[in-house]
Amino acid sequence: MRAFIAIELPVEIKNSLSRIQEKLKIEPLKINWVKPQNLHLTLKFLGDIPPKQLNEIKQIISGITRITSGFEIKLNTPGVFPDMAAARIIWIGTDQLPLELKQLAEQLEIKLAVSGIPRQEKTFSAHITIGRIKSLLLLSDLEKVIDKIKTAAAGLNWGFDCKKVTLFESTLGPGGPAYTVLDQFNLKIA
Ligand code: 3AM
Repeated sequence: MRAFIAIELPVEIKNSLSRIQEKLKIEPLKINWVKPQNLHLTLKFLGDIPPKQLNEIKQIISGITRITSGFEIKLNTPGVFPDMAAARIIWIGTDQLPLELKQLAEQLEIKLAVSGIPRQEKTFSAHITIGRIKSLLLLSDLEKVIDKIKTAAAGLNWGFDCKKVTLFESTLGPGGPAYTVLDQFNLKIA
C-alpha cells in the first residue's frame, strides 16, 4: 500500500486555499489544482509499504508524536519547487518553521529509516502543494500566478494549531489520488 504521513488542515484553511485556487483557475494555464479535500502538509512520504509493516510504522509514529508538543504554524508565503525556472509544484508554506515541526519531520526520517523506509535526501520544507504544473510555464505567467496568490492571501489569517499527525493511504486513480485516513496520532499537549 502507498502511504504517507501528514498534517491535516482545518476546514477554514482548506476553504481559503480553495478560494485562491478558484481565482487562479481563470488563467488558461496547464496546472492541476489539488482538490480542497486533498490539501495537506506532508511530513514523510513512505512509498509502497507491505501491509504487514503497518503496525511497526504506527508504533514509530506514536513513539515520536507522544513526546513532541503540539505547535502553531503560520502559513505566510507561496513558493515553487524546484525553482522559478523549472517550476513543477506550486505551494504555500511558512518562513517561520516551528521547532517542533522540524523535529517531528527529522525524527520520522531517522526512526523510519531504521525500519527500511528510504530517507528523503532533501531537507524538510514545510509546504502545502496547491497545484502541479503539467507543462513548463513562461516565467512571466508563473510570476503572475505567484503575485496573485500573494494578493489573494494578504490579510488572511493562516495560523492554526497542529495537535495531531495523520497516516494516510494514497490510492492512485484516473481522477487523481484519493487519500484515506489509516490512523491519527495526538501530539503532546503543549
Ligand atoms: O504534499 P506534497 O505534494 O509535497 O508529492 C506527493 C505528496 O507530497 C509526495 O507524497 C505526498 C503525498 O502523496 N510523493 C509522491 N510520490 C513521491 C515520491 N516518489 C512523493 N514524495 C517523494 N517521493
